[in-house]
Amino acid sequence: MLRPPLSWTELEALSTFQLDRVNGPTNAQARLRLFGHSEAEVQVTLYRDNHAWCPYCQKVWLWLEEKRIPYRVDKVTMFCYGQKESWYKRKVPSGMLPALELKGQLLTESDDILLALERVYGPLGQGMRDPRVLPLRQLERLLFRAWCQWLCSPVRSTSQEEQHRVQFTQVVQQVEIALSQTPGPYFLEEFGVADVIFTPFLERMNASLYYYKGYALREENPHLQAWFAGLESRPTYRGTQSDFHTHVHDLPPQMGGCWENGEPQMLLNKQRVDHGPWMGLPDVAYPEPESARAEALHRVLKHRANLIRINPAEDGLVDEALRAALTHLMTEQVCLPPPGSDSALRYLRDRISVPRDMSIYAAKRLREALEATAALVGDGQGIPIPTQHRRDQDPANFLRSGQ
Ligand SMILES: N[C@@H](CCC(=O)N[C@@H](CS)C(=O)NCC(=O)O)C(=O)O
Repeated sequence: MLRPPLSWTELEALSTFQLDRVNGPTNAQARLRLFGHSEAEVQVTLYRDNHAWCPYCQKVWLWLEEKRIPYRVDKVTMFCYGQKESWYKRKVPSGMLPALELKGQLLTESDDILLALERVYGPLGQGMRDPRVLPLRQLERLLFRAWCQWLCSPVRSTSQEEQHRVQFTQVVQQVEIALSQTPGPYFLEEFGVADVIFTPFLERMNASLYYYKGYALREENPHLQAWFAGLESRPTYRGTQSDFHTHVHDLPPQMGGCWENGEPQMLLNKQRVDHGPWMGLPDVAYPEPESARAEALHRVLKHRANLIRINPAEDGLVDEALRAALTHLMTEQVCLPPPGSDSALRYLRDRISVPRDMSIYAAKRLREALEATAALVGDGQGIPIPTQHRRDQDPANFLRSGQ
């Protein structure tokens, strides 16, 4: 059945999503996390990037969430997507993230931050310098280097590409052996700092190798499959978890380029990540929460003025098209957007960032609704996502005016 778009007031009436950002589950929007403590007890400030793209920030963030340490969050712009704040450069002249203030002392370097946090709050599982953790930390760096070698070296010949693939999968085998040493899904008997250290880059490896190389890390390695499932059983990880679409487009400017190998599987994977369907991709395996659509609606309603203003298409056109997509999202009925709004809807589809804007299933539902609505009026794509920088995502656009 074809139906007209709901008004903003009607959409607001459908918005039921609620989240306690301060004391509730891990989320990317919080500026303060208390875990039931009083604000006077906060002794930690985490400086992390606005978009939750920085892997080293995710490591410290996840540790704090797992240990339920009350902390403040101050968000800072990364060079690749905007102007670094001068107040931050005065604090950390290199501008590097993460940084952390602990009882008035400023710390940088994610490993040093974790060591300092351990001294005050005790370790998460085994300590960073535990004889069982040290070799795992070395293995993580070995895997990181093999990944960079494969992903970030220009593809000059099929034999060199094959050599990089083999080098990477050999280190993955070492990770599989390490994971097989304990009966549970984690690196040691209990979830701990070793898992936290592996998390940011294994998540990024899973995304980038699927898209740029046609390699499904999570699906091809049973122990890693179980490890990812173990992570996803934790609300802390779910709150920091990103999706394939976000990572494959945030990594190129951070890594200085990611190289496609052009193989048939890679081309299929790329098409799927960019154009859907997004449900069923191996970036998440826990079941979809019932709140996914309501969360997506809630987040768009909150930022709609800026979303409409920033979209390259004319405001009135975007307003009506967005309401059509949200109407489809919430009612699952077909709702025709105005003619010529296809590329405006796809511009937004391509710029939803997980977990910055919303959690993984909410983003998939929203991308799906934007795509289905756009497809009713054409196949125009949005302005391509840049690969050298991501200034299309400058957070300053969202701080100015609007809601
Ligand atoms: N060894 C450092 C690496 C930190 C790092 O490379 N941070 C990057 C982001 S992932 C950064 O802040 N770059 C500056 C920027 O992008 O603005 C650590 O472990 O903390």
